[in-house]
Order: sequence, then structure tokens, then C-alpha cells
Amino acid sequence: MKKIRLNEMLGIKYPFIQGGMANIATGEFAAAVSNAGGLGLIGAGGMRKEELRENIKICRSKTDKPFGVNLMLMNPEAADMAKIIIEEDVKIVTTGAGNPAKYIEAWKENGIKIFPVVSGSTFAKKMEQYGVDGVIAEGTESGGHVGEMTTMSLVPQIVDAVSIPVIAAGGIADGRQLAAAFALGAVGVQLGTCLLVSEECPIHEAYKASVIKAKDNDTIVTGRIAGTPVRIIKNQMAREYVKQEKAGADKMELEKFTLGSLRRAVFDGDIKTGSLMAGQVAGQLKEIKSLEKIFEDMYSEYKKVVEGLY
Ligand code: TUI
Repeated sequence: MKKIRLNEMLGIKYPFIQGGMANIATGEFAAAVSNAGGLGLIGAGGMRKEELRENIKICRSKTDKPFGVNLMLMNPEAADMAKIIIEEDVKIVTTGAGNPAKYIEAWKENGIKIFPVVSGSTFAKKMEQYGVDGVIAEGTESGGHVGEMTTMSLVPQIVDAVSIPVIAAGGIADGRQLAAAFALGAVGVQLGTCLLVSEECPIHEAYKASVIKAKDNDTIVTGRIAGTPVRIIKNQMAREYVKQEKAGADKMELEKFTLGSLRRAVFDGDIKTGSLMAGQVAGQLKEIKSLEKIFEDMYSEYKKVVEGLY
């Protein structure tokens, strides 16, 4: 039986959803992603609750296409934000960095489609039992907060573990990787790193330039030992963090490096001491393009790849 693709499920052009992109994905950016044919998401990660409300309003004023909110569950205001999502009539939610169980019932009662990020099959099954609409299987290739499993190993195991739709994430930035995600059983993909280098992405130009300059081995995971694994582009901060981490520095000491570091990268373009969150696909990204062109190129390459498979 042919599976229903993510774009049909959500009423959008392409089977692409945007990653959470905390501190980056404003209402304006999410609207631009939706207008280009993907599913734009307001990244609530770095926001205060009233900022989220404001950004939902901005997004709605700039697009008539479906959009959603990514609720980063480590946000201290996550519980209030879960209510704001309902109050502001948002219809699609993705969640990351934790367990959204306590919000699911209220969201479902309000007809909200829910897609939690999962990094293993036990949690994916638990989410299925709670009645979510699909799961996002995010491999460790992703930028930002990551799990252990690679996309190649994770996606088929999640597909086998649950009977709800699975969206693949981590390591997807072109048509070959999109074809691979479908081959693994996904109904669509989540994109983050390749959107950092879009014309519309509101990060500092120096951050974009670092992604373009990065080669395949230029990202590293900091915080694996401390229990907060975050993939970033190697820079002075990353090297110093890992050095201290290996020397046995405690969690509080290590936090000094990361405090406010994502914001320094995004807003100030501080490429030395900022956290340049990016996935392993950074090495493939060579130019800045419009969101529309990124999506078009990826989808047309995917079509060609499938025709040429042997
Ligand atoms: O959340 C992400 N990626 C992120 S969040 C973020 S904001 C941030 N800023 C500074 C430091 C740390 C984070 C940047 N990137 N991806 C989704 C994701 N979710 N990855 C892993 C998980 C996850 C982890 C644990 C999902 C569920 C979970 O626990 C559930 C359980 O109960 O087992």
C-alpha cells in the first residue's frame, strides 16, 4: 500500500517541514518557509511566552498557508506556551528536547496535529500510544541538540516500531538524501541546516558564511559527557568546551561557555565564541539561495535520482 506523503497530509506543496531552529525561526521566517511550499514553524526555543504569541500573529499576517510552532520542551515557559498554541489557534506542533506527554490531550482536543521529535523506538512507541499524528526521527547528524543514533539506522527502526507516519531528520540537504529518506520508509523530511543558508534566514551573515565555509568534518558534538549534546561548527568555543569537558570540568563550569552563545552567533555574528549550531550536511552547502530555489532544487534532484536508481 502506498503511504500518504507528508505534503498531502498537511496540505502543502513539498513533503518538507522546517526544523525548530531556536532563536532563528521567527514568525516572519516561518511564513517564508510556508510561502515557499514547506511547513514553516515558529521556533519557540529561545523565546519568552509573549514573544511566541507575537510571532504567531506575525506569521499569520504574512502567510495564508499552513504553519506551526516548534515547542522546545526545555524552555522554562513551555507549559504556558503549550496553552498559547491553543489560544492562538495554531494547528500543527512539533516538539523537541523532551517529553510532551502532559500537553498532548489538550492539543488533541483542540484538533492540533502533533509531531514529537524522537531519537529512539521506545519513546516513539510511547508517543504513538498517546495518539500523536506522526513522529520525527532525528538522527545525530542534525545540528543543535542531538541523540546518539544516525538517521540511516534510526529511521527504519522507528518505521518498523510504529504504524504512524515517520518524518526523517538529520543529514538531509539534497535530492539524494531525500530519496534515501523515502527509501527508509519516511513520508517526508525535516530540514534545518540547509535553510540556514537561505536568503530569507535572519541569522547574521558571518554565521551563514561559516556554514558555507564548513567542510564535512567541521562539526562537533559538545556536552555529550554533561548530558546536553549539541552539534555545532568547530570554533574557539567548541574546542575550549571539549578540552575542558575531557579534563573533567563540571556542568556548571561548562555552562559558562554556552550561556547565551547561540544568541551571540545568531544576532552578533560572533563566530569565535558563539554556538554555530549546524548539522553534518554543512559541508555540502556551497551557496546562498532563496527558500523557493532550495526546495525546488531538492525536489527536482530527488525525481532525477529516483529515475536513475538501479
Ligand atoms: O531539540 C532539538 N534540537 C535543538 S533544541 C535547541 S535549543 C538549545 N539551545 C541550547 C542548548 C540546548 C538546546 C537546539 N537544537 N532536536 C530535537 C530533539 N529532541 N533531539 C533530541 C530530542 C529528544 C531528547 C530527549 C527528544 C525526547 C527526549 O526525551 C524523551 C524521553 O522522555 O525519553
